[in-house]
Amino acid sequence: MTFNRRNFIRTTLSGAAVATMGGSAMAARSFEPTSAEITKAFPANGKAELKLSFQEGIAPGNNLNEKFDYFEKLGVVGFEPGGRGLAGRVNEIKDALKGRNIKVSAICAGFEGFILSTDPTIRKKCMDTMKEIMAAAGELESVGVIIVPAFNQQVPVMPHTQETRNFLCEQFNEMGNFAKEHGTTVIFEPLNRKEAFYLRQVADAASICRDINNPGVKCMGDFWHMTWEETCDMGAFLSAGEYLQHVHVASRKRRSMPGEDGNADNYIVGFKALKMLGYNKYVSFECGCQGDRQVVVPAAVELLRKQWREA
Ligand code: LER
Ligand code: MN
Repeated sequence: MTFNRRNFIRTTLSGAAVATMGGSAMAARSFEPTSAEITKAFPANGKAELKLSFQEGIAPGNNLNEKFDYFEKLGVVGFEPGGRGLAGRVNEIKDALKGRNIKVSAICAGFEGFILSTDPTIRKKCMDTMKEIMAAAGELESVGVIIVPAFNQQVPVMPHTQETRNFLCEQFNEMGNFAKEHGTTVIFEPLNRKEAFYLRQVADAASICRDINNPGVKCMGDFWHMTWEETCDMGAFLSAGEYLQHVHVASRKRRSMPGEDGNADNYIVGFKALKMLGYNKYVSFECGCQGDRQVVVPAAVELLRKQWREA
């Protein structure tokens, strides 16, 4: 690991604050904005918009055209394909989107290997396949490519240390530069502890983005994972602020269509935060389905629109 100014700031920033502030003052340090700062951080600029997106399996239909007809009936304006084989699908997707009010939202993963492997060959596989997907994402004008630094089952993995975090920042800086050159971004996705202990909370992903300080590196929140890892949907989204590039949604008990878990499926507090941020990127369905798709999908869309209005 090379020692440079960026590493120094990453390593010492929080330590310096602790040293100067001491015990109980620390809690206050993170959130003492003036009203001018609040206005600056959360401008009520009317930009917030609920743009719904579906992953490929959500809408009924035998092919992209049938699915996109269904999107249009429901007013769904985003499509989130998987990243696997995306380079070979660019023309198919562009053709199916022609003349429609639907755009590619994010690209969901699909890379190989993982970036925190101790094995350089596996890390290279991750970097190379991510670059292939990011180039295709750029051609499709996608908001970004979603990546998880390490799923729990991916071993052998680097230890969860400061050195590893610094290494992660360097690797994502390289990905972010590539993404930017292609007009897209790379998006960190925190998952719940059962899937990826390494990165679980939106604020942690956002702090990594801040430290990397590269406009090509962003993060997201997935309401399903947030259900288990966050103490407050609003706190989580607000902490992401300008770094928030995408949102996934599912029902909150079984990861099914929003609404299929009844009263548990409340997104209003999170939506309030999205409104405060002026969020105008996508809220994308990533979920299973218990009931009749023709019934529960439109019901889920209606529920989210209702809760957005209420937020
Ligand atoms: C996995 O649970 C997940 O939420 C996906 O979006 C990961 O890319
Ligand atoms: Mn997700």
